[in-house]
Amino acid sequence: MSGAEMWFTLYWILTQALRWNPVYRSTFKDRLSNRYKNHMPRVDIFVCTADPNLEPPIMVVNTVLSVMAYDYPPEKLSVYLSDDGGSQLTFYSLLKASKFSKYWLPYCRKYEIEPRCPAAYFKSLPEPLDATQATSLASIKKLYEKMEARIELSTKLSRSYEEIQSKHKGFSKWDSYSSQHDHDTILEILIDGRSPEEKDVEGWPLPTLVYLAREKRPQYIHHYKAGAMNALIRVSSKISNGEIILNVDCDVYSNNSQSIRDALCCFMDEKYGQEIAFVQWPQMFSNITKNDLYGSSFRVTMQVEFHGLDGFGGPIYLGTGCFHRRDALCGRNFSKDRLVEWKSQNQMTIEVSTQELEEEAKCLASCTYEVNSQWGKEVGLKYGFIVEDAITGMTIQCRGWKSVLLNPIKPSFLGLAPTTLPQFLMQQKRWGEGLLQLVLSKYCPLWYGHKRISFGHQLCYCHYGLWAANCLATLCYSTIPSLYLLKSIPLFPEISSPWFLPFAYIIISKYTYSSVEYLRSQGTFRGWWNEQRVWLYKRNSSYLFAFLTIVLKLLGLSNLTFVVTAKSADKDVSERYENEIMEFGHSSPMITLLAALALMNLLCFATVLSKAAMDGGIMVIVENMGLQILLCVVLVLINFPLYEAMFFRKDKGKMPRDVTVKSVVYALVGCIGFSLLLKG
Ligand SMILES: *[C@@H]1O[C@H](CO)[C@@H](O)[C@H](O)[C@H]1NC(C)=O
Ligand SMILES: *[C@@H]1O[C@H](CO)[C@@H](O)[C@H](O)[C@H]1NC(C)=O
Ligand SMILES: CC(=O)N[C@H]1CO[C@H](CO)[C@@H](O)[C@@H]1O
Repeated sequence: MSGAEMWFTLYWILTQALRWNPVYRSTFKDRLSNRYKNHMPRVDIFVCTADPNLEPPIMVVNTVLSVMAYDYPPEKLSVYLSDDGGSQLTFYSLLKASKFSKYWLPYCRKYEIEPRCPAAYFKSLPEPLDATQATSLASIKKLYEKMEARIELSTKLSRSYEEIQSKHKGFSKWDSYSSQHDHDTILEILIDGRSPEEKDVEGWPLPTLVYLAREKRPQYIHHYKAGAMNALIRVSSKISNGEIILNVDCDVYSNNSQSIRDALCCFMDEKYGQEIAFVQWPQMFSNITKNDLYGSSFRVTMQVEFHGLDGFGGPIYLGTGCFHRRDALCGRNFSKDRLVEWKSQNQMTIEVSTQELEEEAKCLASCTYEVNSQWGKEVGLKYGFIVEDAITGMTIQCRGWKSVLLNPIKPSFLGLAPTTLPQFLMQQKRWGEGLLQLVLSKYCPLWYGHKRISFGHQLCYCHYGLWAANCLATLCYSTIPSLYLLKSIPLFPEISSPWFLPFAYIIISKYTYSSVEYLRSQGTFRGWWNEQRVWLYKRNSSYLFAFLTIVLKLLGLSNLTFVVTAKSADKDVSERYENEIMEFGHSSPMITLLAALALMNLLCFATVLSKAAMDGGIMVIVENMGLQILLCVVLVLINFPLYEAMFFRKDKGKMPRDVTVKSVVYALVGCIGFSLLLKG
């Protein structure tokens, strides 16, 4: 217990680092447009998708359409979709979207609508201004629904696009395709922005749109998302070579058509812009319920802690909603002597046809291109890590660059949060694992960052890196005091002792502070309570498993793998999510562990109650073991949804029967075993 307390103290210092020096930024976009007029840089946008079954193509094309519709000169905008699934279905959907964009972009421009993600726009029940807009709205909605129906039908049948297949030459590129893990590079420029024929229905140019499925061979490691990003960096350098790169995940649509200008305000700032390598937006979600059942909005992390990181040199690169300076991402060191002159970087002088361009760019996405090169080491995103984004961002900062956080009141990028407890815990496990891997690698913020980034920044990185390491102390605190209650052995000072005061002080001040902080980040009180629960659950399960995986890996007994989180859900699962009812889904070791711990606490609490009832003397027990009882009561209260799911709920999302049985057995064995142990 003392060890656990010491750990909490140490970790508290790390959390304070994030609160020492918060920085808040805002931009002045009108000044940017006045000053640079026609000299804005080119912007390349990368959207990454990996699996058409987990990430529905209709969601992917909505993201693509939302970024194509940015309020930015279309001839300077290029959108790249990297499809690691190499799926014809995704290609087909993108083809449909490219047709739809010819109507969608003029509509967005004409009526200046927000948000520009079609699905989100239609869902928000737009109010037309006048009769002309009402007719346009009706016809654009019809077009969208037609596209959606086509895509959904082909998703269901998986082959209904055969008649189109013969019409569009792009599909022939699948002729030599044998499987998702074994195929040639498939690169198709669906809209070539340079070509004078590519115009929308009102005669305006369109942004370039490129589909890429990089070459995959079983004998070459493909490095997941980092590999896809690096292929995109190279391919785009041939096609559009924008100085600024925006990277979003396929479920993260743009909810603000001005974000590019926001980012450019940072990069093109005369005084500080030169040293900024990337501009990160906080990760936000479109489907968070009012009281944020799983705490998946990371409210305090995004609204408080990331501003603190900004004060020390910049936020972590989150892998989505982030604008990069291309050369910083490609490994250039920051130097004061090399200033970028934005006004001169404006010409595109490639004079080749679309086909030739495709052929030239294709070889850049081959498996062999990176062999014996610095890609994945010094250039581009780093390979071999689960949280390649965080590591890449940190090494960029270690090369002298800064990053900044832009967090306007209106969220600019909106993703999808997990909607079931097992999904949430898996995602947390992956992050905990990846960040711990960072601390234990040669890129440990303490050694690698020494003299490269500020001390405060190092502490902040350690705070995240050691997320998973919290599991042991938390596990001690949620088991040992309750078990000692069983034997009526006090572990903390009694209530009348002066040593009780420090405990009371810490408990009261900590929880007041944390609830106020949460409420000030636009949360609700129930939301705060939910977050306390999730805080306990992820430490006792996700982080514990993450910690064990890393230890096993260090001992050479296990391999790390990358899991894509599912972004679609059943209808009744969604319904329960919206009503804020916890979803336990299938049985898994993590859930069993949580249930067993919850039951154990319940047993301990029941024992104390019955003892007090039998012997009387409740006051004596409270006097001697007040803090222990308090802890146990709080644990029982916070676990209430678990008990409910085990014993009272009837719906499909309740605790699976076998988990209930197993956890009852484990809890009984734990309590009885412990009693016997102490007797011995
Ligand atoms: C997205 O943007 C719209 C329009 O600006 C805004 O009304 C809406 O609240 C934003 N969405 C979310 C989830 O905040
Ligand atoms: C950046 O700086 C480091 C150390 O100062 C040096 O080793 C490295 O070669 C430099 N990289 C480039 C691309 O100049
Ligand atoms: C409130 C809300 O929008 N919930 C949605 C979040 O995303 C899941 C998965 O796509 C949907 O099923 C929910 O309806």
